[in-house]
Amino acid sequence: MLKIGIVGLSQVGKTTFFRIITRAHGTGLGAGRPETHIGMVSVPDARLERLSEMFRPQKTVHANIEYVDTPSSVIDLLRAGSQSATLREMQALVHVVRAFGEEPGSNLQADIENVELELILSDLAVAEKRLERLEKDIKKQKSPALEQELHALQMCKAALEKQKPLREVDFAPEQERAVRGFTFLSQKPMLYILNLDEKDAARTDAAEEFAAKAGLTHRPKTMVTAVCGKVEAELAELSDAEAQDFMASFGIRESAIARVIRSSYQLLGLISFFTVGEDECRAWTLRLGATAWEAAGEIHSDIQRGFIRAEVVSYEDLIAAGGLVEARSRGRLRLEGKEYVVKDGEIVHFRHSG
Ligand SMILES: Nc1nc2c(ncn2[C@@H]2O[C@H](COP(=O)(O)OP(=O)(O)OP(=O)(O)O)[C@@H](O)[C@H]2O)c(=O)[nH]1
Ligand SMILES: [Mg+2]
Repeated sequence: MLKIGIVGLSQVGKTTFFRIITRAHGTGLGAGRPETHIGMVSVPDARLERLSEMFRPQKTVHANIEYVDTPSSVIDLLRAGSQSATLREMQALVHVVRAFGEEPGSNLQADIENVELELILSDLAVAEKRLERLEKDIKKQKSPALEQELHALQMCKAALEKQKPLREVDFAPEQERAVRGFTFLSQKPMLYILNLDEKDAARTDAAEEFAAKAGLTHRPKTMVTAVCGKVEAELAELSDAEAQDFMASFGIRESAIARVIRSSYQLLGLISFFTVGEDECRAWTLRLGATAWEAAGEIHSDIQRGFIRAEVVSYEDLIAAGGLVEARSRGRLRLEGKEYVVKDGEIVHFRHSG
């Protein structure tokens, strides 16, 4: 399961944002309450909707992401040592930044730098502690694995001391492996969400302007988007027809929810493949570059074990053909082996034994 942590300074709209994307209502999730909230979000995908129209299955299953809303300021949390274990489990972080209220956005850059620095300091403490241990161990007994780890951690320490987050460091694959287990916070992909004031709700260029202002353009593993939490929160409570009128009154064309969720997904370098049939149409999550054999393992270990071939068709070819039978007769269905790299949007059927 994909997990994404929502962090930020206090009273910036983290819980508001959490409620919007998880569509969680009710008093248990009151804004301003100091609890951690956990919610599941299904990844909107127009392709899956279309496939469902084609196959009319009993069930349509979207890919899921779990979001975790942390209370108060991430700076206080990390200093108190609470929640850092929770945050380390996350595959990515969402940093909600306040751009509403008096002088909206005047503190963006400072707020971003302050939070980033705290992540960096927290990682530095972990790296230094381990380095100390490691240097002692290596004196007693040299081993290539320890040397590898030592070298990778020294690289981390050097970057962190220059206030460079680890997501911006290019690790070689063996260094990446040595570092992975530390689940460093500043290494996690980061989605910045600018929480806009109501009067800026319709501004579609806000994210770009914000990114440029805060020096976030072209940073590795970093994405920036803008929403107006207040307006979106009210939208989430309305019926579709009411929502249309409400959006029109603010000059907004579409709700930001789908956009934000898809950004999280892209940020992580993830793709979807689909399985289709009369019983179920389903989207599955896969790392970019994963093979057909790995895809089979996402579904079931039995299918992976008995893997014979994957029958693959692209989404476009299937839609153009109008159905699986037609796609097959047009020669659009390919048989691929274990090593085949699955592409985003492909419909895959596994032939397996057992
Ligand atoms: N004007 C305006 N107010 C907002 C917006 N988003 C959130 N707020 C308000 O800001 C206050 C804090 O919102 P929360 O979502 O509780 O913020 P938080 O970051 O979860 O707060 P803590 O968990 O206490 O740190 C609430 O009163 C919200 O109604 C926004 O886009 N515009
Ligand atoms: Mg909150």
